[in-house]
Amino acid sequence: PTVEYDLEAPFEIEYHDSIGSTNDRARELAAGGANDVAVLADEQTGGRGRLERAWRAPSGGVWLSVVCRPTIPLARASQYTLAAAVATATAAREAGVNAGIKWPNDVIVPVGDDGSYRKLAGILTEMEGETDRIEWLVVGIGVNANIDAADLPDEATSIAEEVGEIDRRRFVQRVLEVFDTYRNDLERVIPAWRDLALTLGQRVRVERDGETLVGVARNVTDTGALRVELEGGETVTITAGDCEHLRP
Ligand code: BT5
Repeated sequence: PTVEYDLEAPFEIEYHDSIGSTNDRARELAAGGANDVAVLADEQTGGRGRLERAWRAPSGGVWLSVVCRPTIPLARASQYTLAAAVATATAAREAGVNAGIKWPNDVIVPVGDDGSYRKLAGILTEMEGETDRIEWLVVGIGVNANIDAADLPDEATSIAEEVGEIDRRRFVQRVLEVFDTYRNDLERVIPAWRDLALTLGQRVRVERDGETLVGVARNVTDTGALRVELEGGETVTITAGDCEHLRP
């Protein structure tokens, strides 16, 4: 079920009214050799988050998974994930939503100015290949678009909730166009991410080697790792995991 989109970006879109998970379908396509294909669904019945968490994906959302085959080492794959967060936050801001990025790649809307927020979108990247060269990447982008807050988890929000319903076709077009721009110019990803980041300067709680650390997020390295200044004054580098914004 290929649908025609008026895309400047070179993606073909396979659309489903309902599917288990667009990432699962995209992985199938990737394993079969696909490149620059995006799977889009109105509803997912088995949406997945990171670390085996469930992702609520009712009808009205933008559930999108992009298959790419970049010739990059595994270590640079996180830049694709950050590029997807930049693209999603940019498209949401263009739609009038006061969106920003929480490290590493949640798109959130601040509530007040004490560091509280609601989650608007999440990214799940999956890949296959060798350390020195990726075979394929599936970048899954889940955006609560035209969904009632009542149909979402408590700490979530939607575009409809923030600014009213949007034209999802135009939104998807912008996400893919901006994503395409940055994946072709990876040097610009981190600077763009920094401009949209709401985590820098925040008091945060992060996990490292099973240990919980609290400090102030100071910077993001060139590979996307978070630099946190701990309460004792030491600065640590966090390469993966979750990050909670705390009240100051
Ligand atoms: C993510 O995981 O944020 C990645 C979500 C990726 C979803 C997309 S949709 C298209 C593609 N196909 C898929 O099957 N997945 C991708 P994580 O950081 O682990 O956050 C998951 C947590 O967010 C859950 O444990 C809930 O607390 C919360 N959550 C679940 N559904 C949500 C929603 N719709 N909006 C906001 N938060 C949600």
